[in-house]
Amino acid sequence: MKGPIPTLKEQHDITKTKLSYVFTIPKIEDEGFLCFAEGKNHLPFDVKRFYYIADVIKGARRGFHAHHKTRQVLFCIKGSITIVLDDGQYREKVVLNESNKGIFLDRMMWHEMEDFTKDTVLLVAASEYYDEKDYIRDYQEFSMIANKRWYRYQQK
Ligand code: T46
Repeated sequence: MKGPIPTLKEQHDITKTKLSYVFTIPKIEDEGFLCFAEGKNHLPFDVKRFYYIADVIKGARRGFHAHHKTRQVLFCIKGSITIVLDDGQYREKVVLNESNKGIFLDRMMWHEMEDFTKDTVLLVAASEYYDEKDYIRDYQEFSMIANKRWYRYQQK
């Protein structure tokens, strides 16, 4: 991870991974369950946008990009998914399969999504409005920018 990872205002059950962290949001269980998150109270940024991904065909892989500015939290609210993270130096895979657990994706974190189950629903909270210019979809370009940032960070 290049530089400090933004922390959560309230410390909910946090599991560090090599490149990020997975954290828990409140879950109320009665005759079903209800999970919720309040902007900066439960997430590492104020949310400007959400989107969700579902009905992904077997074997499909998505993502394959990083963002210049946008930070995100991914919740697999149904089914299971594997998130591949890559900061230009290290690569790791994290499985998400609990509705109240979110993984934080910092800016400049290359990510890929794979192993969608038939019923996977992925809910994403984002810190910015959609802007295609914010995407880096070429891995070589990403790697060059990431490594320059890493070099600058080490010089400080
Ligand atoms: C990400 C991962 C986790 C919009 O017009 N508005 C939006 O807010 C979003 C998210 C997408 N789009 C359009 C852009 C493309 O024409 O929807 C189309 C599919 O997007 P994309 O191919 O980028 O989808 P994924 O699943 O590869 O990536 C998505 C998000 O785009 C991305 O930001 O981090 O999920």
